[in-house]
Amino acid sequence: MTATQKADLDAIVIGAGFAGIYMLHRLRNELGLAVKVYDSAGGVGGTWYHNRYPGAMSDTESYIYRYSWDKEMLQEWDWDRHYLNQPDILRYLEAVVEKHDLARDIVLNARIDSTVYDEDSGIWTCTTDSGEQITGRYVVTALGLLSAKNFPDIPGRDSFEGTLVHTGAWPEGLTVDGKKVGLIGTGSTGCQIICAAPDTAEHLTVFQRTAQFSVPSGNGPVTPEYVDSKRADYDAIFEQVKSSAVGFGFEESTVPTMSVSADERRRVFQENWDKGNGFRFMFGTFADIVTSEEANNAAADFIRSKIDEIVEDPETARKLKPTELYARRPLCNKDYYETFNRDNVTLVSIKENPIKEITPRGVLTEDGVEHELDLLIFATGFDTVDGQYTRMDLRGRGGLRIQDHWAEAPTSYLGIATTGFPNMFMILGPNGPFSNIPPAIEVQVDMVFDVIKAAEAAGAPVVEITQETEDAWTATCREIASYTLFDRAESWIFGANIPGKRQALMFYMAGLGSFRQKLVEEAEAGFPAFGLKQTAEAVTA
Ligand code: NA7
Repeated sequence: MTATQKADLDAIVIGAGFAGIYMLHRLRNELGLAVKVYDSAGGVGGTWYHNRYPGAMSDTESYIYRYSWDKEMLQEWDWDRHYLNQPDILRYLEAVVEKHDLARDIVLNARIDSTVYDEDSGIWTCTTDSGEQITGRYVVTALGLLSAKNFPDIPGRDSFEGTLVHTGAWPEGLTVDGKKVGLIGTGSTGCQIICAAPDTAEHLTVFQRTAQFSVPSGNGPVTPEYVDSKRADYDAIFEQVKSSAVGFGFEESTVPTMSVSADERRRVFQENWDKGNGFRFMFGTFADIVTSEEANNAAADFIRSKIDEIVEDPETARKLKPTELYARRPLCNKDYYETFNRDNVTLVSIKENPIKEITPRGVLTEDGVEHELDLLIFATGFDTVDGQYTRMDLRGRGGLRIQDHWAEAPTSYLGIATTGFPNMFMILGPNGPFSNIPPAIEVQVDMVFDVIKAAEAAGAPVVEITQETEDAWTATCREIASYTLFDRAESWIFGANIPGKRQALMFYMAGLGSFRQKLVEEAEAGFPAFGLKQTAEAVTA
């Protein structure tokens, strides 16, 4: 492509989930740009299109698991339980697409395999898996945090003669009904399946590697009065969500755990256990659960005491009790530990009794038992945050490969931009906020929109951040993370769930509100980090 050639589109958006849908709406419907969204799936929805496993649901309360910007839909779109199931969320996203006439610019069943920048023309070329090429002046990667699947190659995996499935690619129509089901993985996905599958499966065998802390979700029906009260208060609700640390709709506690008596601690933990929600339990009880080991142990001991109370078989209770810090993504479920009291649920601790191999008939554990199965579910998670990028052929200035740029660690400025990749914007890129996802998406999409709008007003210069800007943001994120306990528990938050993957910081951990404040400061200064202030001054000089 030469400097005189024009791009097919103003912007190419990759991914049609929460982020891509909103980005298309803003860039096309508000700014009038020519935009197309590409997605490998056969429908919109991203995570909520692919994750159709039994029990798939959000663990954010229903009234805020939606866009804040469509105020009509906030008033019109109904909900009847505290949490939304996957089909509800997918239906909602499809309705947004329809209402805003977005489908005509969304290309489905088209996976973008390569995205390459041409320095001479300043244009990006994306190539789909069918070989179609499309060019754009801007690229927005709305790839999702959790979409590249982790599918461990356990010996014998391919010999299994029943159905073997990863939760992130659950086939339409597959059920557990009447089946002998095996489940590998007890992250938030696995725990949801554990709570849902025994209702209709003949038997569920759970292969647990690491025991999990799960608190009650508090799920159940909501009354029309409750729905009305939320609807009447939406402006304040979303302002609070976006100003808070984790963006879950409750006030984070400011009280240090050890500043109160043991009785008071137990009362507070019990109160929040009764209310439900994992993020509320971790961040709404006390201020220092994820920063002080002593506080963390107090919360962990409380949950362990609940496991002893709930689980009838002492040996099962022992296996279910986590021995690590309470410093993974917090989980909540309805009746998680209770489920292990059911006759048709078996727990196998594969830390104590490892999987020897997968056989044609099921799973053989070291103790010589062959667990016969019809359906084997891998709830083994995702190559998170940067995995979606490094699995793509993504090349910036001078052919710089993203794999090389991020060889040591995935880095960015504000989770949005990375140096060497001009006019490319990420939604939920590395070192973005660790918070509830939809509001984080909204603040990042709004930021990208503002940068592109400013760039267009300044004559569409090349928008790029410097290495110094990126390094400073990385240093800020590292310093904040060093005050937390999250890097002391192995999980996807630090990329520690993928064998062989270098462990690295993936998030800005000072909260959504503080993150949003950084965006406001950058915008008010005229986007100097993106080189736009200087450009605007040159244009007006
Ligand atoms: P997670 O949270 O990464 O959980 C994956 C689970 O799979 C976890 O229990 C792992 O055990 C287990 N796992 C991974 N590899 C293996 C192998 N090789 N053998 C046995 N067990 C294994 O993924 P989820 O899908 O549950 O959740 C991801 C996010 O999606 C979630 O936080 C939500 O925000 C949405 P481990 O704990 O590592 O020992």
